[in-house]
Amino acid sequence: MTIYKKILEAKVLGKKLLTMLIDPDTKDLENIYKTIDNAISAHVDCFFIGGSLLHQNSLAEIVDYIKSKTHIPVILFPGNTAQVYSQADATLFPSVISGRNPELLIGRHVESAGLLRESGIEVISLGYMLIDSGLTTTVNYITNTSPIPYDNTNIAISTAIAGELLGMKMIYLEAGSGAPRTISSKMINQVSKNINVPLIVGGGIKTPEQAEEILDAGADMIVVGNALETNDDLIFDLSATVHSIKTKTV
Ligand code: 1GP
Repeated sequence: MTIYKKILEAKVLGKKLLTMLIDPDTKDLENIYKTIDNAISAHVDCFFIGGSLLHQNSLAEIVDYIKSKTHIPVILFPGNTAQVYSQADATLFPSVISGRNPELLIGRHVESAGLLRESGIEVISLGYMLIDSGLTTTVNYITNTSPIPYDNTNIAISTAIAGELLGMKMIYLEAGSGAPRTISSKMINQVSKNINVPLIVGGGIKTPEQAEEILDAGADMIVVGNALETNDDLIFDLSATVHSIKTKTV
């Protein structure tokens, strides 16, 4: 079964998914491996690997490490065309549909399409929407796009619908890594009601309470990165919360 089919199946069953985001731009692999071991013990549903900047590309080592330890799906979340590795289970193919930068709407896709097809990796197209979190995050700066205003639910709904109509298989509402506030429940709720494809929400999630609020509002999957680097227990608390929502709704 494809990874996308598994994600769709979870959505149909009302199972909420917890994804750990790993930045491949790291020198301290030992620490990352410890965090990954914790996430495996906590039964996260997916790993996303990707980032905006690369000084040190440890992507292949990290994918190989996870694959040697578990069957939990490893999905690339490329911030640029250098982040390709066919040993991962799938790759996201993001278009920054909140912005108007043609490179991130079609240019980079053309550059990497041949390589992706050649690699045989499962490719999941993604409508990636940056939402203003009150701070210029790395991803805002790097994409050279303006985010959708925090409270402008109507633009968010129309953008997400447009992404789905263009054939994107998932929509991601992104507050940006380390965002001071997460996406509002109102926006998540309205966007989720207006699309049929899975809805992913990430950026600034630090507590099980925030995770619960986001999933109750209608997200199908949450992505957590930063907060896991400094708190070893958090992944266990998040997993218990996310997977109890699953039990409640099935
Ligand atoms: C970034 O949404 C993700 O793409 C995760 O953000 O690092 O703030 O959890 P955090």
